[in-house]
Amino acid sequence: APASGTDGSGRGDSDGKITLGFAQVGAESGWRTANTKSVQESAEKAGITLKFSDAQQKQENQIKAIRTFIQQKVDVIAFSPVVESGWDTVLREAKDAGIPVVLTDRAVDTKDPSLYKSFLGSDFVKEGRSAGEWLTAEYAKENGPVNIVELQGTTGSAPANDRKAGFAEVIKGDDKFKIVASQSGDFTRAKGKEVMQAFLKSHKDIDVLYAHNDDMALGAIQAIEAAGKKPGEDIKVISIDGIKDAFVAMNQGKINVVVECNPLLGDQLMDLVKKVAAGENVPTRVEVEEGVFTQDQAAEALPSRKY
Ligand code: GZL
Repeated sequence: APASGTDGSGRGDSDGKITLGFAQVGAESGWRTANTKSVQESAEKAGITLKFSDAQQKQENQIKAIRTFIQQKVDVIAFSPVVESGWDTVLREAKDAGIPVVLTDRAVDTKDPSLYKSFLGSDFVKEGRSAGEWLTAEYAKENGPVNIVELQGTTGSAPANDRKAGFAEVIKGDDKFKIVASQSGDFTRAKGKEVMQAFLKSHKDIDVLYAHNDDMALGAIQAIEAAGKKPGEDIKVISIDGIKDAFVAMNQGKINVVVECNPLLGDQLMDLVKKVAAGENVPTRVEVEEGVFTQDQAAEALPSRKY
């Protein structure tokens, strides 16, 4: 019988090894670094040959990487779209080349769902709602106003759009909550610190910081302390991801709540890649498990955090 994958039913090299082309967003945050490590380790464990590219958070670099993978005739392409729009052309090129695509972490905005086989990642709207729910409970007994500044993730990215929408949906029910400023910190510590410095200069009465990821929150905390205020007390801090440094900051009382966003998608991705390479049907949406952690849970959770 022909070597597996060469009889046209699935894909794979003559020795049956699958080659996966993975176009990563960049290395902008602790979350991203953990996500990359998970993909690389899981590919190794699964015996899948990994071609990996880092796009330095630029969509044109991701598109270039996908085109290279198509030329190299990889068996499967996976990527985390840095922004939601502008993917139809290159995804159609992959489809025309007969190379199946799996989305991880972030989603794309397309009218043609046949352009990818599955989307594996978190529900960012739910994460934004969880952040809002913590805030409404925290201020349930207060009349307000509660002035909020928001550090948004990368402009146009699914996590930034959805975390903003989920949070706004929950707090819109009570007009004591006011988002007095909202700007992108591009998911990085440096930008988070810079934008928070600007927020602190233009708003004297900030009660809460809602940061779309821990790296921006940790940068903002430096700005809050430099302004002589106590993060976690004078300005409550809500963050998303759940990297170790955020648990340390929570333990120090500087972050009040962290909504977990699980980057360890590697094993689930390789499982999907094997199925897709074999021409099997896969679910179009695979969600990851994640929770919400408050300050009292930080010390106990810290030792078991894997990223
Ligand atoms: C979310 C992921 C986001 C993280 C950030 O799944 O896309 O990108 O929240 C990372 O830390 O930069």
